[in-house]
Amino acid sequence: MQEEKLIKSPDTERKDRIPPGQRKVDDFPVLHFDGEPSVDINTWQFRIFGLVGKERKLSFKEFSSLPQVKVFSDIQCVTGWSKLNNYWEGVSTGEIRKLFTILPAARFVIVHSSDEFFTNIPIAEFLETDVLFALQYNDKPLTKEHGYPVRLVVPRLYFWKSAKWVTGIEFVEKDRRGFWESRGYHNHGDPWKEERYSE
Ligand SMILES: Nc1nc2c(c(=O)[nH]1)N[C@H]1C(S)=C(S)[C@@H](COP(=O)(O)O)O[C@H]1N2
Ligand SMILES: [Mo]
Repeated sequence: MQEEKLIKSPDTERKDRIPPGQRKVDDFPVLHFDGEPSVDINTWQFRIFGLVGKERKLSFKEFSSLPQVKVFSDIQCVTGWSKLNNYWEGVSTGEIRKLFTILPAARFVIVHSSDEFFTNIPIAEFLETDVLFALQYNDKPLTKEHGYPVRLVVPRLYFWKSAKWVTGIEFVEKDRRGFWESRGYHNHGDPWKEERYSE
């Protein structure tokens, strides 16, 4: 394994790390809208499509061979729990971005999952230095309930944007509200502005 760089999500440097309306928990709750999809690692693919120069598909072997980083972050769930001090290891979005070109018209990323869940993120926020596709949590492979084999982690937004069981990323020009964003959640989801529900 190569030496990894530790990236501290900027919100972990705040003096008060609990945003308004949140409370600290010590366990790690599991939340998803439906069952946990079983993913076959041998057929799993990470698809890069939409407004990109050339579509790409990566096998798990290709994906997990990319250079990795370690991110230290806090989790803010819109249902009110905050879990501080999390370590994630995986492939940063900046690393993935080296594999293709994003066409100039693209403005949003839609992150897709095996369970039909999807979520929308502005490209600039998706490419922040603390955003990654995690393969490990606190030095152990991701468990199925937390998104095995690959989950997105977007530390600066509410945790519903951190899609589990990721299967691909789609670049689009026009925004498209995701699973929760079209069911009453806020389109953006900044916990420090309490962007919880639909604007
Ligand atoms: N694929 C997928 N990703 C998902 C969800 C889901 O239902 N499906 N739920 C989201 C929500 S609402 C939350 S709060 C977090 C919960 O992640 P956890 O179960 O690891 O705590 O995952 C997010 N990612
Ligand atoms: Mo959530």
